[in-house]
Amino acid sequence: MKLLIATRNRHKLSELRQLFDFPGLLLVAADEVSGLPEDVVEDAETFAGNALKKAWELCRASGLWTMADDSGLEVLALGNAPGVYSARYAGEHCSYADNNAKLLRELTGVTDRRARFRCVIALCAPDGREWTEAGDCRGVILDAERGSQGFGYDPLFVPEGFDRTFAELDAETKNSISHRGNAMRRAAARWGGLLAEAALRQA
Ligand code: ITT
Repeated sequence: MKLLIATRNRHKLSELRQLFDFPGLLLVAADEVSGLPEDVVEDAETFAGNALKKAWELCRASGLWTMADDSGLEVLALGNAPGVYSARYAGEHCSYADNNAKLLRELTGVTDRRARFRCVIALCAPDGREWTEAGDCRGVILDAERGSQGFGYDPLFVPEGFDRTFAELDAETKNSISHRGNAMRRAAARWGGLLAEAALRQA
């Protein structure tokens, strides 16, 4: 059975593919399916709201079981900003470097550097059912970028219990502790059975 991954973010896609590998399930990317909306307006106030919105729009457009990820960084001293605005913190169409530069500016002179990444994964079935699972990962924000792996805020984020940033860890280590990894492990445990059943029905 095909499971559509409702993301245009290639880094997320690659992490999700490593984390969700089920027999009988073929993960297809939004770019591999024609006729899908190019962009979903992410105007919900929560990660869950945006994840469900992305999953529903592409599920309806494709008729496929669809999974979406909405994620972001919450910084305690900034009142949990950038939160759901993480992708466009420095403005529409900004780069990861722009976002990281803005975050460092906002945190100039701030000693409390605690932050957490959050991720909500939504799953929608063409018959109208929906599910969500969440995960997070706590850590601190550095005062300069370090490392070249990963994406987004990874070069600034050191997860709890580590002395290296997400961008200095290999993909497997990041996935083993990350917000996305934690959400996907819960999703795999809860949804594995129902996806296997749906795949059998379609076979
Ligand atoms: P899609 O909506 O197409 O999935 P997106 O990049 O717009 O892609 P989001 O709206 O969920 O995704 O925004 C997530 C942003 O949060 C992302 O652009 C990064 O800035 C940040 N982010 C999320 N997970 C991250 C991670 O594992 N490492 C670093 N930054 C991350």
